[in-house]
Amino acid sequence: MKTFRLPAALFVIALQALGCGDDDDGGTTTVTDTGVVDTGGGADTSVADTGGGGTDTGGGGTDTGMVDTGPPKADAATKHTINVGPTNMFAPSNLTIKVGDTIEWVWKESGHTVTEGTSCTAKSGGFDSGLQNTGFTFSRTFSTAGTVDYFCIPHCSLGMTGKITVAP
Ligand SMILES: [Cu+2]
Repeated sequence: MKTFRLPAALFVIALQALGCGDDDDGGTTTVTDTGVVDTGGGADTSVADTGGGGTDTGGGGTDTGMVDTGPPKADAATKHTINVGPTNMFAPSNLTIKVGDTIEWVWKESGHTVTEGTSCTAKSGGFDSGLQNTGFTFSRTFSTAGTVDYFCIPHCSLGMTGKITVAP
């Protein structure tokens, strides 16, 4: 076979004519430009506000707790107990209460009365339980400040008397 040989200078000129040789500079610059890839924009989509709405649902529930079950009574009435007997005496024989309080006498012995009055004399219009026996109870609420004396009719002469002080 016969080999076709071309002088080196001629070969270079031929390449230049084809536009392939010295124009390499222009080609490389365009490659570096394409390297600037802005794929970072996608990170913005990760800002998700799904958590905020959930906490609001808790607020409504606490409102139902505002239940006014009634203002506290300033002067809550107290019930006091006085024993009638035994041994022909009231116990306690002296008791201080407040206006609006109630006293309940409880018979611990038979044959006694709770009678309002002083010096073994019943007060006109005053309270009087009548003669009662063990187990009987007699209640009275005191709505006026002051002192109230009472006694047992059969045993007043024996000293079976009592006093109530009603404080305002
Ligand atoms: Cu008595």
